[in-house]
Amino acid sequence: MNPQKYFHFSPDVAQARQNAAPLVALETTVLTHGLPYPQNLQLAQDMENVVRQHGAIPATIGILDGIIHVGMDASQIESMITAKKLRKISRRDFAPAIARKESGGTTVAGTLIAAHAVGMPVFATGGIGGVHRSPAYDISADLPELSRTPLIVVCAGAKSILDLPATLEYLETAGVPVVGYQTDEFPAFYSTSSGLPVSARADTPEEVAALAEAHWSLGISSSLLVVVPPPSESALPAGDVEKAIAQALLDAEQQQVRGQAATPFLLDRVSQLTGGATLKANLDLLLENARVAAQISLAYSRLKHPSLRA
Ligand code: PSU
Ligand code: MN
Repeated sequence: MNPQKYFHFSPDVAQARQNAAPLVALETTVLTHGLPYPQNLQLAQDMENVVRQHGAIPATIGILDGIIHVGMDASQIESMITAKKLRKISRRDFAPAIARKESGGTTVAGTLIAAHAVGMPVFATGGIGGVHRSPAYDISADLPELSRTPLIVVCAGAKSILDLPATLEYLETAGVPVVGYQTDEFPAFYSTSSGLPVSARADTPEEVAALAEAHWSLGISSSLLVVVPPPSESALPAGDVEKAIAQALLDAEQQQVRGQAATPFLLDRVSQLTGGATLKANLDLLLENARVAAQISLAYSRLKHPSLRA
């Protein structure tokens, strides 16, 4: 088995790997399918900048012409976003994309697979996929992937278009610690509060690093899901968003939107119905998660390599 032949590293990610510098993996389905153009392009650069400002090296992961890129520059990201046949790459989609030399954004599941294959333990995203409200048999491939891939995944919980209680039950069954970052509550993506409890809490990057070390030292191979409330300036009252979500779900049912198209459709529709308020919240929470992930990556790296301590 030689998965490395399908990977390409950017020069700065290659150098960071040589120096054992702290890295943060960033996914790209949020760019290709989750956000409109040109906000997606801007967001990609903004997330990378935030990671660098906090002392880590960003590694944006996506597939360009059949090659899994770990670290993409702005022009590569633009080529990917504007590719003619653009895939949304989850576990099942790597082989067709690679074999046909196509391009696509990697989902949380896809990015977990790629980041783990190249030994990167920290990953930032917006919100994970989960159990849909309807049909409830639509369960994101993100959930089984979190159960078997050992990364620290920093997010604002699961997207609130989903069934959050069912998603948390799945995570419990799958053995994924849900770690509230400076909170006891599972955030509701666009909103700080879901009324649902987390399974653990950490108040500093060092506490998250210590939890990960204990979890993995026992040989448990699931991820830790670190949930960060969205920034209060752009977070929305849950009740307001809920109305838009209910309408978007009706629209999806009427238009028979299913499978991989469901999440992008719902996010876009909710943004339209809230006059762009959810889009603003989504962009801001992505930056917040990039910041926290960079700090956690530094802390974890110091824990693993005490000799590199500055
Ligand atoms: N976070 C966001 N916006 C997104 C996503 C995450 O702020 O669009 C993406 C992630 O890539 C996640 C995917 O894996 O949505 C979930 O898609 P699905 O429900 O089809 O598994
Ligand atoms: Mn699905």
